[in-house]
Amino acid sequence: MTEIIVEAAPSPFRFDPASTALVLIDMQRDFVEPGGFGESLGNDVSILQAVVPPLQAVLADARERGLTVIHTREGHRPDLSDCPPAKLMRGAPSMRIGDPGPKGRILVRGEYGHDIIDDLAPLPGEVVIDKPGKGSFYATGLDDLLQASGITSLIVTGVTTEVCVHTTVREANDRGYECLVLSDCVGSYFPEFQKAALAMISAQGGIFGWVAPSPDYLSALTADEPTLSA
Ligand code: C5J
Repeated sequence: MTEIIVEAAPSPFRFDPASTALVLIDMQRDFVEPGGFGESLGNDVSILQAVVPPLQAVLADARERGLTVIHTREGHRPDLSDCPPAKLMRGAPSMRIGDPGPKGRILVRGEYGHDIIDDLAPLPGEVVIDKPGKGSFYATGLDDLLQASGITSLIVTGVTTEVCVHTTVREANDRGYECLVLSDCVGSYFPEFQKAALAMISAQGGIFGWVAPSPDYLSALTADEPTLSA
């Protein structure tokens, strides 16, 4: 067993890479690019672009180390049979789920807008979890997959911090997984929600997780590497 220790809030986060997965939540065109679900709700999606470069670095490192990598996508079957009416009819968006948009039908599986952005595209062999809800555990096989792989810790990234990231971390925490959320690799359309959502995770002694910036996570991994002597 290799123990990595990351300086995190509210306390050091300890994990073994062999039993840890990097989770990238919903880095889909529908949330991150114009013309998708996020923009249809009135959001300025450009703010989420800041997440991409640090997340690319974390993903590259995970691939190099052979960490388990899991991508998720929020979306619905083409007949919308897995989309609750309340979700479909909520609010007054410019386009509803299932409507045709510039990147295909909004938040529908198989459409261009539903897929993950090119910069973070899954490699063959990486798991992609399709989920109808905000949480990555609800109505998916994620829990079974993690258990079968002996995964006990999650490094959590993606969008949006206060919605799908939060829901997933809460679900994971209730199932006994230890979650480290990388603060610069998660993004919200609302700066005030980003701040509050991260604070809520690590408050009260880490009520449902730990939070650290990705450079601290990456340097903890690097510090564990053996140094070559001359
Ligand atoms: C939202 C998500 N915000 N991926 N989904 O509806 O956070």
